[in-house]
Amino acid sequence: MTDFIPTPTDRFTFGLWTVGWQARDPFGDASRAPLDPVETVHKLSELGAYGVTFHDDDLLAVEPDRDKAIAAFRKALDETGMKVPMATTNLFTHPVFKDGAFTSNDRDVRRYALRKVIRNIDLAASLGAKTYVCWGGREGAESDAAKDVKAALDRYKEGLDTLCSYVLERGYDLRFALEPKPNEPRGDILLPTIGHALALINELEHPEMVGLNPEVGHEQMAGLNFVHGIAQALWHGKLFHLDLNGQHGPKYDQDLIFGHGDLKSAFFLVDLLENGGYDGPRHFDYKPLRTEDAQDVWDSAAANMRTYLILKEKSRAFRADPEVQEALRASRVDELAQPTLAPGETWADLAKDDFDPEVAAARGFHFTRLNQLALEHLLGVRG
Ligand code: GLT
Ligand code: MN
Ligand code: MN
Repeated sequence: MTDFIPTPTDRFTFGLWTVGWQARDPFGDASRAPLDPVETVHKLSELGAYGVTFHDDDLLAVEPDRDKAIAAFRKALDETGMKVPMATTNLFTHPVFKDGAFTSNDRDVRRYALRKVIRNIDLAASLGAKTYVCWGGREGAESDAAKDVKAALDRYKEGLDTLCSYVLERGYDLRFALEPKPNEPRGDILLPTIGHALALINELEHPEMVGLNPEVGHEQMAGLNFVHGIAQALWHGKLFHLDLNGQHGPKYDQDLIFGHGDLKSAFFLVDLLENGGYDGPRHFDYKPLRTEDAQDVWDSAAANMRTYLILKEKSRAFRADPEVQEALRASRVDELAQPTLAPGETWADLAKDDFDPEVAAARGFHFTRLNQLALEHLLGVRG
């Protein structure tokens, strides 16, 4: 496979809000016209995508009547065979959510937010979605005086517990996925990283129904290693879904095309996803550049999928390279899978070791060679 042409078996999905972004930013007006979700479904299908995802409000981009918009969307899905594996709620655009949704200081807003989610859960379930994302972009504060964080976490838990009980009562086959982000649009957002979100999940009434939807750029905005975060989410059995895109380190949320930020991290991410037991959709949450026109929207969508497939091939070649296999052994990467205590041993057996720390300290791990081999595969001079 070297043509890098995506097909639905690759399970690539896109949010309607990605290609549909009109490129409004805090300093400038829209640079592109609104996109009809019907056109998006057809175009992405032609490009080889598996499905689309949406916020409740995304469906209303060109047709304000909800019933008509849903009917047209369903028809496009039927005509193309495109799937909807995930849906989510817009709890951030309308100014009613300016102090948050599940954690707004205003109790009436919190109740309205839950109603808005519940209404879209019904639609999501009817379209076959298995994952419901909660991105709490407005859950946060600019001033530590403005938010009682412990109370906010009580309300976050209450909101998620309420939604889980709704899904259970309705008998939907749906799980929730929390999407962490450190900041933007709020000065500080609650559940800023994968680790914070994992910890909250443990406090919920139905922790088994709630996992994560981590986004590449969001962890990188916090200066964190996304590959490590994904590995830990997998380790906890909590990688329900993910948002692929690109970011250049800690600055505003760039939502670049996948691979157009930290390419080496993207390579190791694909390597992990392909070999690490994730079998969900490969979902892109990117923004076509504001400098570009309507045609680039589709060119950039295709670029995400092509880059993923190229990196998948690079990962395969890296793993198959005998020199890489030898270097992995020389670096003793496999030795880490060996339990530290032998079967039946306890702490008391540790004292029996005949070990010279000076000798061990003098040994190199040869990680430089491994890293260089990965780089050379990525640069296309090997494999
Ligand atoms: C918004 C945000 C994304 C989230 C979406 C889900 S909406 O565009 O920037 O990271 O994934 O609500
Ligand atoms: Mn996202
Ligand atoms: Mn983002």
